Amino acid sequence: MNGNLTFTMVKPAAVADGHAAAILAKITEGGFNIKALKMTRLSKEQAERFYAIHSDRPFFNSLVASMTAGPIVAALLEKENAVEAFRNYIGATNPADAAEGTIRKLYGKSIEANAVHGSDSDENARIESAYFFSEFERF
Ligand code: 3AN
Repeated sequence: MNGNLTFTMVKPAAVADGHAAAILAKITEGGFNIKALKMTRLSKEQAERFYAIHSDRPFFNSLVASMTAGPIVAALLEKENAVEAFRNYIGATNPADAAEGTIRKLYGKSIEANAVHGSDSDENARIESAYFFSEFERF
C-alpha cells in the first residue's frame, strides 16, 4: 500500500528567483496538504548526504554546489498516494521534458535547477523528512 506523505524542497535557484510562494500555492492547489514547512540552508555536508545516491555521477559536485547556493524551502506534504502523485505533479526531471502546467515546466530552468525535489519512494520520503522535521521521525 502506498503512503500518504512525501517530502519536497524548493531548490535555491527557484527561491532566489522569488518563486517559493507561488510554488507552495501551486502545491496546495494540487491538493497536497502542507504538514510541515521550513526555510533553511543546506551545508555542503548536508547536501552531500542528501544526494549521496548520486555521488558517483558526473554532475554530483555541481548539484551539491547548486543546492547550497542559497536558502531552500522544505515541506512535508500529505495526499493519497503522495509520492507518485507529487512526482506526476512536478513533472519530468528535465524541465524541457516536463508536461505543460507542471511545477518544473513552470519554474525549472535546467535539469539541475529544476525548481523542486520530490521523494522517489515512501522509504525516502520518511528518511528525507526526518532529516528536516525531527518531530516526524516516526511517522
Ligand atoms: P528526480 O529529482 O526527478 O528524482 P534524480 O533523482 O534522477 O531526479 O536526480 C536528482 C537531482 O539531480 C535532480 N533533481 C537534478 O537536480 C539533478 N540531476 C539529475 N540528473 C542530472 C543531470 N544529468 N545533470 C545535472 N543534474 C542532474
